[in-house]
Amino acid sequence: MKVCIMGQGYIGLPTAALFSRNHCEVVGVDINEEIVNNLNKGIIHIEEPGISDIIRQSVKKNTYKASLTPEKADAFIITVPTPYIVENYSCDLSYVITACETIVPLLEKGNTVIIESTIAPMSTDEVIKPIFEKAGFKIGEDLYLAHCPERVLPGKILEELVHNNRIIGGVTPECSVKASEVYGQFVEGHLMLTEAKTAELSKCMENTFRDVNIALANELTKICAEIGVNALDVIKLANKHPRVNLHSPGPGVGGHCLAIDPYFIYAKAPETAKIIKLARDTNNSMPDFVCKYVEKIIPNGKIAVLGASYKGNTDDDRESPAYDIIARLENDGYEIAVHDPHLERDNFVSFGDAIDGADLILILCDHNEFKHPDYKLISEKMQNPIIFDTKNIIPSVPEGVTLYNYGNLYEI
Ligand code: SAJ
Repeated sequence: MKVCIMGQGYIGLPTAALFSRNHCEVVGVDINEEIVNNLNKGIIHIEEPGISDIIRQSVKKNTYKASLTPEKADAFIITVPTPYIVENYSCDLSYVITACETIVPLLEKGNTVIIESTIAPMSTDEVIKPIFEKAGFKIGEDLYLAHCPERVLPGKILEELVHNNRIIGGVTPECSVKASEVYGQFVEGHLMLTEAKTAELSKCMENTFRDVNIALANELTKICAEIGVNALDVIKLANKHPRVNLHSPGPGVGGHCLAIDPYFIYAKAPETAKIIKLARDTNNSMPDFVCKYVEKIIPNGKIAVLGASYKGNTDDDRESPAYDIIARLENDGYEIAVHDPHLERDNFVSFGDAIDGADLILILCDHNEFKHPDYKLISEKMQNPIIFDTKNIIPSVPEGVTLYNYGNLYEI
């Protein structure tokens, strides 16, 4: 089977890797020339375990090539970004539409087109299907169209792409069958056949479920700070109940999924989707909450910010709440030095430089490197070491170091 994958990002590239590992011929299309050139040399641009080896071998075996333009294939998979439109929170389908329009001239009878990008409910039927119908295709008869959302966790993408169950939302039942044949090339989880609109809403609701639960944990933290209870103990103890799973509070919710997908549902039914919007607002309020407590700990001075990725052990900083927090603190007059071992940015510094003369270490991301910091260096470089751990990852600190986390905010 020949597969053409539009978009070689966090999902498109691992998906391409797996098809090529499973003996399909793969063309990975991207609009970024540098990325394409590097991929053809076997050099990948994302930090994700396992992908690099597969792409290098596939390039060598000629089962994978990157290109700026798509080619004729049996199946086309669209994995391009779908941001939200700031004015009305709706799903920006422009990249998906462009990708679909680009492949139209290459399509042949019997081809399958799969949209993997997360899209708002009804997008496949109302916006994407007409693009192909206008080109003369009869969906379900001579062209097969489906929405099959990816459901993988960054850091474990390869494993989850293979083993997770997969929702296959065909525009018609025939489309679902054809799309499941495509994923059958490498997916070992169940292929669950359904309608496109059900697949769209299921995907958005998965991330909304998580966002709402994180909002609940964040609200609990605020309540505990107000009334003087250790929020982390509450979570630990409540979670001993067999049917309770309170999530972890933090500095806010980042990433391209939880911070965005709930809006796609909200935009479709703004009068009704009340909990969903309130959860978004609660999570968006966390940077402000963090800054408020930073101000209570130190009214001015230098802050060493540890971590700008949106989640631990990844190099992904899309929608990261860290940037909001940094901007607010800079605006309030603090000197900020950011250190992130997973992100290369011009203005980021080493751990030693970040903490040098700092008045506060502010942990915003749960990278493994931050769980057991070098306390010897900290006591050398900081006069009165204080750590504010918004990810609650530091178990304890040696004498002479003050630790604040979401368990003891009320002591500040
Ligand atoms: N977070 C918390 N508290 C928690 C869990 C997460 O504050 O208890 C924060 C994280 O720090 C991060 C954000 O939420 O900023 C999102 O992280 P995440 O690990 O929950 O999710 P993502 O965005 O990396 O991946 C999610 C996953 N969805 C679900 O678990 C329902 C993944 O399976 C999806 O494939 C992905 O979204 C996606 O592409 O939609």
